[in-house]
Amino acid sequence: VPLVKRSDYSAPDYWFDHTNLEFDLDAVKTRVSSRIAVRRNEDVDSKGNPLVLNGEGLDLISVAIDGRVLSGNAYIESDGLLTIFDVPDMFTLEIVNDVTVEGNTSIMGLCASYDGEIFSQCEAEAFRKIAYYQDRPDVLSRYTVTLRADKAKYPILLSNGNFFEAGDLEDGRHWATWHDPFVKPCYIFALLAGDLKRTTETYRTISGKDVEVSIYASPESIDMCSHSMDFLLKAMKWDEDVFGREYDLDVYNVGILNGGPGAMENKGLNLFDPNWIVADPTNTSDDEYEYRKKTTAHEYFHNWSGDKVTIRNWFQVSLKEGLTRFRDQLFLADVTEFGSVRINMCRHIRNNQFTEDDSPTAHPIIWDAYIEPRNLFTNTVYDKGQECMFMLMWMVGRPRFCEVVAAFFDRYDGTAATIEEFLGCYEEESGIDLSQFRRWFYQAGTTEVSIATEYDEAAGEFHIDLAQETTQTPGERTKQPLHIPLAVALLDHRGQEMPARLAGENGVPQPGTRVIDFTERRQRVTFIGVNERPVLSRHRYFSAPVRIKDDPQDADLAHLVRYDQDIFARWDAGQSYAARVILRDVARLAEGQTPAVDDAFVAAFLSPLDDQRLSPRLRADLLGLPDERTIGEWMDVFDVDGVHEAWAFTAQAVARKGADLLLKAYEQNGGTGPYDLAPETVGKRKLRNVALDYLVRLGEPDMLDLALRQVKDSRNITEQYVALKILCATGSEQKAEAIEIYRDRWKHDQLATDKWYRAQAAAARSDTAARVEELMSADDFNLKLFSRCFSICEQFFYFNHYGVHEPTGEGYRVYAEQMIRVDHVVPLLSNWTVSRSGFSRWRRYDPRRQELIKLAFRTMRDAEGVSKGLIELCDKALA
Ligand code: B3K
Ligand code: ZN
Repeated sequence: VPLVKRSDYSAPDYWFDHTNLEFDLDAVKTRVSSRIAVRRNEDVDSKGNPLVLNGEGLDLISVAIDGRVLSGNAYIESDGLLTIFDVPDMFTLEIVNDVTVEGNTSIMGLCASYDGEIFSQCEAEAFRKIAYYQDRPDVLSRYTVTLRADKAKYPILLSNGNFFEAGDLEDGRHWATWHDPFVKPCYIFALLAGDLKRTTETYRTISGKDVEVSIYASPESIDMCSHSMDFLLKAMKWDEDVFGREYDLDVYNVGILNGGPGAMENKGLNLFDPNWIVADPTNTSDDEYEYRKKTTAHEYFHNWSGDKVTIRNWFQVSLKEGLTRFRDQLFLADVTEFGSVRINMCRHIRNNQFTEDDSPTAHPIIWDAYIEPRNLFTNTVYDKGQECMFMLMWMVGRPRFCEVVAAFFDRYDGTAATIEEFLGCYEEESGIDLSQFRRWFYQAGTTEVSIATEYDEAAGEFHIDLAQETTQTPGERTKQPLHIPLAVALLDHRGQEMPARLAGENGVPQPGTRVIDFTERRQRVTFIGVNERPVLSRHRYFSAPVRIKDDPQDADLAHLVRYDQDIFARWDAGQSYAARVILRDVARLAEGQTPAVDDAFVAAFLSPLDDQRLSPRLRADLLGLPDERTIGEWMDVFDVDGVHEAWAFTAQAVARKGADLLLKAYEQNGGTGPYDLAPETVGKRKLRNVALDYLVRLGEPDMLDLALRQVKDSRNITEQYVALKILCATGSEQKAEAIEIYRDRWKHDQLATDKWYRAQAAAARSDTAARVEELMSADDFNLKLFSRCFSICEQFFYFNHYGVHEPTGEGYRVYAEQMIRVDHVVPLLSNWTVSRSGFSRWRRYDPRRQELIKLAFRTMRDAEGVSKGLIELCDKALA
């Protein structure tokens, strides 16, 4: 299999100025006729070069140049390439080919959805499964697309751009033509044909242009799209307000299909699976709302960061994914709470991106080489890429950074750009030299920042000694120091931010956050005029995606948990403190002792619960213990069983001590009607549910009944679902009843039933693997029903660490067997799950688990008919 290297890039030999595509759509076999205006690229030495097109799994019917059909020896087709010899400098290329649609559930190329719509998914390299083309993002073309199909079966025919014309044909067929006036790469080409309902709104852009915004969905889902429409219109406005980005086409269409791509930013025609967008108070939980808000906005923001300004090649994919995720996070922070958004992102990065850095697939944001571009869409590309954007923002401030991004968009509109060009634009606009900062993009690994402090009372000086070291990753020998913006503050004994001045600084010292430019391997920072021993609040707002190594006293952590005004730092202090306490118990258990309650910790950890300055949402965030997986990251060998037991012990200790306050929080923050989605109400629900989770851990029948009543009586799906999930984690009799009640109530509703599966798959119990196996053979479980299959894969194999790694080894067997089943139907999903679930880090476990995990990888790799991607992932993991 050929390795594609970044250093091998060269511009294409030919440009495609215009692409005309005609589709005779059919659920079995579709005929595609393309007519492309080709022009030789005079900027490269391409005179006399053949035209080489990608094409995979296509039946070639004919090739013609300027109306003349070519004979079979004017071209060769082999290994996914169609090479056409002796082509002129400028010509019209016409190709006809057939594509098999039937049975294509791979979500690549031309596919049939679960409900029978025909749709396309081209990113990264699947346009070549539809037509012969130079399938690379730097070939930009204007597209005109005509779709022909049976009118009764496919009354709706959509493609990118603006609607042009439509009409009827004989035999009950009809046609529609779409024209996209803006150039684009083929990976954002899309079509959709089906019997879908539509909901439409008009959006007036900042310059007064009316855009028709439509969502197309099945008759069952169409009434559940008004919230998504609302998010979408908000995102359109926000992008104008914050980045000055106006929408360019006359229409913006969104298509929703079961078994469609999760979410895909095709130009003017975003396609989604319902799980990523359909949102209705009856079946969508608060967290899911938020996720959909972010995703809908993300795909819209791609219109500028990805579609109008696209990427030169797949090595640059973070230019669109990192930047777009940055934009969706900023949007989410603006419509919810900044602190909470940063907490969630940090949690996500620690559990996923840092662990990716510590796995055989560690790679820099700008990859050096790849085999399968589908596997480039990683946590590093998205989230570390996004954090680089945040760091660039902290360095110049938000207004200035938004101007820089706007300038970049204006300058590169209609081109295929690079991260270097983005950074160059930043340097020019801001005057800041990024030569060292660039290393964030080219160097793999997680950087560990050690912090030690020293207070010199006599001199009134506070020293912070910093050291940075980046973890080793495969194939990269030396690690250079990074430019890390480290946000800190000094807190006095009352918890107030102290006015602080750095050595060498003049002027009146100001209280508040200071951003230290940490650039050396070792660096000492000195604050002067410090007249009492301060407590250091560090890594405020998660100012850089680094792992902090420090060793504050318990009392200092408690101080931060109680007083830090920066929500992220306050939360993080609680996380470190909790992890420390749990790890002490893990050590006790390992020595045959019993765990011990740490009263000081419990009191501090509970303190946000009645801190009235905090919103209910932030209180809920602060009360969350770090999960078992996160605790395990602090250990050299992950003691799965010890962490599980110690974690439960601590959670119970918090619940016991906080019982009264928790019950009060439960009672005072509930009882809301079903349709209230105001942020304040959502926050209250979150707090109420966190309280319930702790209360149920007390194991008392009253509390279990409380949860059961919530499943039974609440009119709100978030409350029902969370209570069900909480009960599923217990061994109580209330659990079985809750499962029944929820099931009966929601069996008619796809998304609510997906959550029934999720709730059970989430239980951190040793019998969950067996239950998941049962669920995956249930009557209404279908591997082709993407939202359901995804729910289980994500919830169990990805999130439920203990459930899969439980002591019997059943989890690993179920993992291997089910991944093989999934792979046979939707390889995209098996690859996604296996690449993210962290099993490739098997060396972190005890010898028995190591053997079992390796066996699971071997079983998957050696199974019959599994995908190339899965084999590659298994081989890498076993290497
Ligand atoms: N661009 C897509 C991801 C496509 C992954 C290709 N297998 C969704 C997104 O990030 O917006
Ligand atoms: Zn994206």
